[in-house]
Amino acid sequence: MSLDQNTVLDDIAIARLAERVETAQTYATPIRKLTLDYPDLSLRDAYRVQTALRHSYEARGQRVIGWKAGLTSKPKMAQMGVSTPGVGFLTDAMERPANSAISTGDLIHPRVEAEIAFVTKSDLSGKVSAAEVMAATDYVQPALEVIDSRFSGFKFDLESVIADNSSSARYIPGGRMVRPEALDLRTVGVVLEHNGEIAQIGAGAEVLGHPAEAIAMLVGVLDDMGETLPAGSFVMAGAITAAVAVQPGDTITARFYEMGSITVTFTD
Ligand code: 0L1
Ligand code: MG
Repeated sequence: MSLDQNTVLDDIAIARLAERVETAQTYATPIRKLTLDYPDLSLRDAYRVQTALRHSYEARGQRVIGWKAGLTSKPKMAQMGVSTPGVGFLTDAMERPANSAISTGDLIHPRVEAEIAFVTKSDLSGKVSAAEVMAATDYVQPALEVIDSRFSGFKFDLESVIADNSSSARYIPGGRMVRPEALDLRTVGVVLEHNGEIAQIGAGAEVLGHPAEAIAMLVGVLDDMGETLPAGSFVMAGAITAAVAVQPGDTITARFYEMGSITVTFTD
């Protein structure tokens, strides 16, 4: 993906949109998708809004610990009605431990995804290949992502969702840390259980053919934004299956082939 679209909005409009998204995220109040008010919002402008949001959280003391690729599987793209992947940033404030109870009171309409996360050992920048991503990876491990679109009814377009930091809300690393070459990540199977029932089944190949391809895509988007991926980053490759909606009282367990499992519960 290339952010070759023009910038349409001036800095004041970008700052206003970032504030609108940040308020919706902070107070868990749904908003209209941004393109209803800004129909010309380009993908580049959407990433400018996301960057302004990131800088605002950093100014409030949050630390960016990594990134996520989103919309990287066919089931996920079909579920959301888009055809292009995107990226979002992850801060320390979004992390929750495995086996924890996750509050839904500060979320609008949470959904859970099972993902494979990469932790890098060298910097990655520019246009890179999946093989270069693998060589720069210290280990991979399972992760759950809790996404929460700030848009009413989880209805958006690509520009709006990118501005909303690709629906990032919470992430839960867990399971076993594994050397990236120790497993064929395309055939790593995942069973996602919702209250003890199998809700979704998938394999790593759902993620752009190989999860490392999603990380390569992400590094390319960062390059378009003038950013690099530093060593030590935690990067989620994107959902292997469609997302599962959760409510207070629910339990989610994701079981990964040869990589262990992660369980979380949800409370008010
Ligand atoms: O992590 C994801 O794949 C989500 C990206 C944004 C789309 C959504 O909210 O489902
Ligand atoms: Mg995701």
